[in-house]
Amino acid sequence: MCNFGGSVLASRLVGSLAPPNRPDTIWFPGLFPPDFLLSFPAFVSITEEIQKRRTFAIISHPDAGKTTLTEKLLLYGGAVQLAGSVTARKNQRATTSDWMELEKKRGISISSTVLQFDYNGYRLNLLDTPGHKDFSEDTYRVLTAVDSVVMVIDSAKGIEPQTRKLFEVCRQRGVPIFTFMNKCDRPMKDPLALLDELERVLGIGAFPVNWPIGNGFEFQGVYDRQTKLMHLFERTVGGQYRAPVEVGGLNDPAVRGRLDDETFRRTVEELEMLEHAGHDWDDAAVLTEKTTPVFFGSASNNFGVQLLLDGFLKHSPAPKSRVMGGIEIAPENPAFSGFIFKIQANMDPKHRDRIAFVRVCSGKFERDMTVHHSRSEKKVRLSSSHKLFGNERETVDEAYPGDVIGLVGHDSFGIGDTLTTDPKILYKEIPRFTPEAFSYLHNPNTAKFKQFRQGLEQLLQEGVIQALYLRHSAIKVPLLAAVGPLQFEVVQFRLESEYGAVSRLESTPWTVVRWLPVDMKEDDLDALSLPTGCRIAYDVGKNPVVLFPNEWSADYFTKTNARAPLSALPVQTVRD
Ligand SMILES: Nc1nc2c(ncn2[C@@H]2O[C@H](COP(=O)(O)OP(=O)(O)OP(=O)(O)O)[C@@H](O)[C@H]2O)c(=O)[nH]1
Ligand SMILES: [Mg+2]
Repeated sequence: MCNFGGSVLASRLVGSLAPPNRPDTIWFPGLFPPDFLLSFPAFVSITEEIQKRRTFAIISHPDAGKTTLTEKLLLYGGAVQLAGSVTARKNQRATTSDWMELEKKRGISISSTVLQFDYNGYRLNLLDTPGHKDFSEDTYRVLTAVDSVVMVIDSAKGIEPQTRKLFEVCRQRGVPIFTFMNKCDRPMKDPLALLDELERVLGIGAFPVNWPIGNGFEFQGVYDRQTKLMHLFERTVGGQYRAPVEVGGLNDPAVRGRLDDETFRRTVEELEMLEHAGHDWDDAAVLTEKTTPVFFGSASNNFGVQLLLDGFLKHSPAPKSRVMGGIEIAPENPAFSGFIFKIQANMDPKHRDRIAFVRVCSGKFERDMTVHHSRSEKKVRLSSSHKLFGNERETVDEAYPGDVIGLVGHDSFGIGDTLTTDPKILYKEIPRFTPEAFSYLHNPNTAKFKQFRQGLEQLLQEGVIQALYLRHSAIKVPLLAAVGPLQFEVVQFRLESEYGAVSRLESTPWTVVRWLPVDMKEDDLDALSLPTGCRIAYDVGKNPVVLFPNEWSADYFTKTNARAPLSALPVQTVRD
């Protein structure tokens, strides 16, 4: 018996639809009132552009249906005419989002994908993320670049562990969360129990924007609680096209006639319960992550996708200020600024180049502009800029806060770098992860040494994996360090398919890495007392680390080397 009731009711109502959110702050807070600023045409245009932007990620535990939903949002958003399928059979399109060779082969997402398109007066920057925990570094980086998320839940399974972790990250970052209860076409949990789970497990109020009609094979559509209309859908073959839909009130005979008495009675009863228990919709509660609006549906059957898309756009936030070292940078700030949250090479086999993904945070981006690059502290001209749609790209001449653009041709760009016309702005958004899996990577074919080295260097720059170099080691085989072992597989696959270099993995005895203080000299390292089976190594920034076979030996090291405190992450990335 679920105890949905009072707690769900804690969430307040989503009543009339608010206009797009106004930014909390402007530049020089307090100096000029917004109305004064709006009297300047340039300001009006940038403000309008910002208010049109919706930049969001789709997140969840593996297999909940993120990529399927992404594809259907593209279909309903008019960005593709025919939706692809994750498990594409012959003659069927594969998804736009899972474009990598290995993704198509395995049917899972390995890398996040950016899809920019226009719909209904909005410009959407949608980021599909991989659910598998081994790729969570990529997903977490994406979360730094978005203003809201759609959390997908498999309605038969409820909240799974990876969803819970990602939810926590969104909470910490203050990212509003919209929920899509997917796969209602399969025997699902009681919808009231699902809402209860959101409240109990995640501690967030749940406001059902719509409600499922029928369940599993009998799932027919959803009831929109705001318009009080039923949307009953028909399945289409493979879900490639929009699902035909019939819309009507609860007592509309045409619609009512499609439901059996039992389904109708249960739906009415549940809706009444919700009404009695319910509160008013409150946009502020959504924007402050106290409440998540919940939409039910089935991505593969296209049920409820349009309602999710429209509901999300109405209530989700436009880009807002970012806080950097205690200072707020408003999106309307006249200085252009953005940061690189992802790098990906070889997206297009025709070009074989590397794209740096930039989230624009303030000001206007113009192609050919010269900006300050934080890592090199040099001025760089940004002449090759693109809008991105999966692995397709198109030159873009201007971009506004919220947009994700791809920059090509800058080898010095790294993940986390800031690009800005105001060198005082420096974003420090990118989270780092502690590797937990370690493996040597051999090149068995000496004739391919160049390809092997180039490929590996490129993948390291992308942040697909980290590399460590053992101290006092005669063998110069790279030691790869990953959050999870699937990353090794990706490196091997990409080395072979993109660089023609076959590789071989060799396991190692280590499972734990800890960073030493960055200022330790070689003599200090010699003086350390290392437990058996441990080794000192350096990361790519030449920071010293210790590799341990287990947590126990790391604890022992801490006790016996009081002057060398360990940390799970490097304090600085570059030693000097
Ligand atoms: N029955 C049913 N199956 C669905 C639905 N949506 C997605 N699926 C299936 O669920 C499986 C996983 O879908 P994906 O979209 O790849 O899931 P994902 O969340 O992107 O997975 P990762 O990116 O690998 O974490 C596929 O076989 C889909 O066809 C749905 O509404 N109903
Ligand atoms: Mg996916």
